[in-house]
Amino acid sequence: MTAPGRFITLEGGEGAGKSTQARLLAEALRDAGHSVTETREPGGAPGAEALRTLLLHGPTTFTPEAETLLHVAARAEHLARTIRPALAGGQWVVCDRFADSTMAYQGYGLGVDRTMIATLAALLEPKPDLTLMLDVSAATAAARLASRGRAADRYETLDPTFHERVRRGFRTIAATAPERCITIDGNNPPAAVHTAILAAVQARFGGAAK
Ligand code: T5A
Repeated sequence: MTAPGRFITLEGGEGAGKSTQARLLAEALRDAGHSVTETREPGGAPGAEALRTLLLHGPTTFTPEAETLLHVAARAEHLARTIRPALAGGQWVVCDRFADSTMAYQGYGLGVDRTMIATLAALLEPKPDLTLMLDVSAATAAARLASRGRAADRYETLDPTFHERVRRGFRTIAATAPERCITIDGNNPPAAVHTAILAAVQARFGGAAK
């Protein structure tokens, strides 16, 4: 029988270090002998990547409600074509952003009805087994984004008060779902953050993570 796969998401505001840490975690899990699918949102499947381009770099803006539905549509595609098949095959899935980003950005950030977002999220399976919430100060995030040297996407150009609402949103989500979420201090150097993440993964999954 195939050992069950595990579904781990990384969440947090811009520049929190999610992509860096997703890569390091996937490598560590592979070194421990697991098959790992590394993926991201919005995106992670062909149709979802097309929606990503539209949402982040497209010529059109959407109403906040339409934008929410497009993120959820991308997620449905991602789950069906990438995440569920990987988990069914016993793989560990490490996903850079997932449903908490919709709640934080569209719900807390843009003011879309949070009950509607939660209802939509409840329709999609599976839920993550573990969510690593990378928390960084506004100053850390701003310094990292400034040093990155690539063009900003649509969300990165929104004003600092939007990003502060998003940050507070992630903190609220983590506080209300402690059985799923572990908050990690992302202000530390990458190696220290990685060590904290490995400890969190081992605490959650025990021997299965080794
Ligand atoms: N979105 C997404 C929604 O609005 N709703 C949704 O439902 C979903 C799923 C996605 C955008 O879409 C929005 C949210 C986003 O705005 P994206 O390009 O995937 O766009 O954006 P981010 O996930 O925010 O990616 P970023 O690259 O901005 O942030 P990361 O991944 O958190 O950070 P990372 O690892 O790329 O690092 C950024 C820089 O900091 C350095 C890195 O080398 C890099 O230069 N760095 C560190 N420096 C010092 N110490 C550390 N610990 C560091 N970690 C990384």
